[in-house]
Amino acid sequence: MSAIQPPPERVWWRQPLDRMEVTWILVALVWCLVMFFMMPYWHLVGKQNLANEAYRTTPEAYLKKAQEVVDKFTVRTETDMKIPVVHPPEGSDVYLTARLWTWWPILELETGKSYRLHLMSLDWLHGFSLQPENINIEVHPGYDHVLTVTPTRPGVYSIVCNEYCGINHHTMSSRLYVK
Ligand SMILES: [Cu+2]
Repeated sequence: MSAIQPPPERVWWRQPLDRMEVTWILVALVWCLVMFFMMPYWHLVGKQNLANEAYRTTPEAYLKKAQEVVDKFTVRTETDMKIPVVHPPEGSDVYLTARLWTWWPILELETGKSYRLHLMSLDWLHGFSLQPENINIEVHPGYDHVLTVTPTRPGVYSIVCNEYCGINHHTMSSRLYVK
């Protein structure tokens, strides 16, 4: 039987399964199940697959909270666009906003302290990729994505957008300071 021509027997699904076909279906099924159970396993053992929460919200509500934090904890501004650098206290909620084609504001965190990091897009899908750490999070419009983060090493980290988001996608980068 070829996939290009229609099957000679119209009711082909009543034919018995070939042994070879059954074998491959089982191989694929077992592999799917292995991968499925690897996800929780990697979360618990490999420290992959972040434990995050997501809440439905609106751009206005999210931006209002982000603006409050920026107003309170901005320590300086950077780049030509005068992006505020926010240095929040330990344990506080910090907001990072993605929009065409910027990250706002710039965050400055401290080693060994925990923060509630909120991520949201104001327009459409972006991707939060933290370099050189292997952290990737999809940033959705309409969802406040919350992660508890504790930086372990000081340095200047790069944030790049890793979901193609339009003509200036390649310029959508920022940084994250860890003191
Ligand atoms: Cu983007």
